[in-house]
This record gives sequence, C-alpha cells and structure tokens, in this order.
Amino acid sequence: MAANKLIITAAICGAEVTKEQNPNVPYTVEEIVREAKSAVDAGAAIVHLHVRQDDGTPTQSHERFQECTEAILKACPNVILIPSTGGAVGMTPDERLDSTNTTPIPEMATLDCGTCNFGDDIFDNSMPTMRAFGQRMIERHIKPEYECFEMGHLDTILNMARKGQVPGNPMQFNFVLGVPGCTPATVANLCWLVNGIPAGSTWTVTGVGRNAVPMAAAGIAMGGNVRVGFEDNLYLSKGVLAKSNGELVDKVVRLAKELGREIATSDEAREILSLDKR
Ligand code: KMH
Ligand code: ZN
Repeated sequence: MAANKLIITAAICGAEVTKEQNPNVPYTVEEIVREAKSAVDAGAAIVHLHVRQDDGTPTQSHERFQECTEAILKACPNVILIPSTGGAVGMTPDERLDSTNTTPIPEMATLDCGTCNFGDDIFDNSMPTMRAFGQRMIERHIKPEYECFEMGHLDTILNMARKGQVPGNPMQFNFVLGVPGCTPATVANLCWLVNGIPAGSTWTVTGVGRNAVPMAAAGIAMGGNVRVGFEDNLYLSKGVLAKSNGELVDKVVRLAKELGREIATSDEAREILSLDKR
C-alpha cells in the first residue's frame, strides 16, 4: 500500500542560495546531477529543479532545463522532476514559464499561488500571471505543485480551481513556511493550511532555514510529505553545513523510520499523486 508512504522531495539548487554560503550548492550540469543523485540515492522520490548557468546565475532557459533534465534522468531514470516556474525574483512571467518548454513536457511543475515578500524582495505572482500559468498547465496536462508561502495563497488558488483557471482535484500543495516576510513555520499554521485543502488532495511541507527539520517532523507525524534541500536550508545541524542534498534527505529518512513512516519510491509517489506513468 503506497497510500501512507512518505514522499520526499529534494529541492537541490534553488535560485537564491550560493556557493559562498555553502560550496556544495550546485551550478553546473555535472554538479546538479551529482546533487540530484545524492538525494535520490538517499530516498528522494522527487527532485524540485532550478537550474543555473555555470557561473551560478539562475536561468529558466528551456535549453538549460533540457540539458539538466536529460542528464539527471540518465543518472536517476525514474525520478519525478518538478521544474520551477517560480525562477528567481525579478524574472518575467514568460521567462519563468520557459522551464515547461522541454521535450517531453514535464509531468509536474510548480505554480506559485500569490505575491509575497521574499526577504528584502517581492515575489510577484499577480492574478493574470497565475491565470496564464494555470492555462499553460491545463493545456499541456502538467500537474501543478501549488506553492503556498502565505496563508491567503491557499484561498486564492482554491478559488481559481473552482473557476477552472488552474487544474483542480486531486491537487498537490507545498506549504513553504518560514520564508522571511511570509507565514511563519509553526505547527499551528501548518494545521490550519492542511485543514483547508479539499478531500483527495495531497500535501508537502517545506520549512525554511532552521525550520526545515521541525517542519519535516511535523509533516511526517501529520501524514503529509516533506521537502528538504539546499534551496530551503544549507545546514545539516546548527553551524554544520550539509555536504550534499543527500545528507539532508537522509536525515528525513531517519526521522521517518523513527516515526514509523515508510519511504515512497518514485513510482509509489506517482500513484499517490495520481500521475500517469510516463
Ligand atoms: N525562487 C523563489 C523566488 C518555485 O520554485 O516555484 C521562488 C521559488 C518557487 O523557488
Ligand atoms: Zn523553487
């Protein structure tokens, strides 16, 4: 029975973190493959993908996504890839959507559910932008992972789903808690969000920075799924930089074992998330 298994997503790269903060943050295709493989070998069923130019500059270019996707799938043939359509703050909507122009079309992609503060920046997700992203995903049969950084993002996206502007049930949510300026990472906030999702939905929790492990523990205990990785947190424990994404995934695997949750394979994750096997 796959239903109760824990899906671990590894957000291996992100767009904002740098090698200056942790030298193991991947930029090149080879480094991205190395990090994806370390995460998958440790137990991740999904890799949430941002890509960079070799100098570390974030890019949403479909050519770079194509190159990285093919290289990751060579090393990890069955992994589910969730390319970002969030990109980096300041990118245009068209630029951001280019990550979905790979061949084959990705089975999933993120869809960010509203504008919010993002540290000192503003992460702009206006209603027209979200409608355009929803339309693209409906047309191309891409299952969105709905990224909610703020409590109000949930209501926004549920309204859009009711109006048929974004793909509807079964919906997959990722509650990203603890981004500076956004909803704090507390168990109470997570419970409020989880209580608000439609029956039949699935959810993941991501705790940012020092919230990564406490939120992972909450997600495991509450029957949800967990995302970890360099995009969200660079440390294995206080003051100790993680050597790889695999180390962060391994920590979640150990927690899950202690709490009695088995780890889902990528195919089991496809079943849980109602994805077609490709
Ligand atoms: N880089 C952040 C501004 C996503 O991947 O969809 C947004 C982000 C969300 O990472
Ligand atoms: Zn992301």
